[in-house]
Amino acid sequence: MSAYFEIEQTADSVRSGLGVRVHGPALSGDLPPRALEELRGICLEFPVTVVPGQELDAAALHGLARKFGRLEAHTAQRYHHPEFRELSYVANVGRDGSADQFGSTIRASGWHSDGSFLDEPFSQAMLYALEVPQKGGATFFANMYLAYENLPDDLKKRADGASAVHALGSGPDGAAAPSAKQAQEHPELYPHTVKPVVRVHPETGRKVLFVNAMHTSHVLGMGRSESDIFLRDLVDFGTQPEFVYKHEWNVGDLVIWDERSTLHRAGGGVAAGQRRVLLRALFKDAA
Ligand SMILES: O=C(O)CCC(=O)C(=O)O
Ligand SMILES: [Fe+2]
Repeated sequence: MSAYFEIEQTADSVRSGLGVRVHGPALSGDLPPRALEELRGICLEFPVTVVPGQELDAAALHGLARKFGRLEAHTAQRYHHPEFRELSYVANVGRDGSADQFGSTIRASGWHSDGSFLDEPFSQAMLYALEVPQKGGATFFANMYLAYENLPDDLKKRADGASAVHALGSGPDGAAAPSAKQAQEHPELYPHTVKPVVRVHPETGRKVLFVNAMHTSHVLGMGRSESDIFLRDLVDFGTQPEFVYKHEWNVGDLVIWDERSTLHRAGGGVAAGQRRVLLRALFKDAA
């Protein structure tokens, strides 16, 4: 029984299964354990959950995220928050106010799931909007439950039981990954892991398509060109507009997403001189 939070469906969230809006107690305060459990449950049922109108400083975001899961710092250290290193900035400006070319142009523009190449990939993530541009800078999310469930039979047959190699920046859109260049020059220093193309979500038990355009290199047992086409077909199918939710940021939005059952990408299109500053927390399974 829902006690603390109210779920608002929108036309987009009904279509894509993503982007429900949640209203309830302020997340900056001390949430009763039952409220936290309820919010966690909502985030499992709805892989992208938007909690608008929050007033969180870094300490409050860190405190909330810590209760939500096991926090892990992002691999790219230069984006770490100076005090809370498990929080990282997703920003198009450096700390000194200078333009961050990397952050404003190519970062995360390909479809991906954060850390899919890690031995233990992230389970969920939070992004909180501190400053948003007037135009552009949306984040797109795609529902990988719907992707799997609707796969045409021929693709589904080949996907079921297949395994793929994941490594940082090794996919066709891998150049958009932070540290992609170093990873391509020194692949031996970056983990290569093998993951099933179709995974069972450990908490919901539902099947998901688990490949992405930034960090999935190739499918085992296929020739390179067959694998390239197959992966491209899977990602294209899974990210078709029907399964996609576009989040246009407002200051104070907290978006919580499931890394296991969605892909996301930065939409870009922010005009020069417009600031976009978000704070992010990444975590592994529940605390
Ligand atoms: O900038 C964005 O919209 C998305 C960034 C991203 O990929 C992430 O925070 O993991
Ligand atoms: Fe990301």
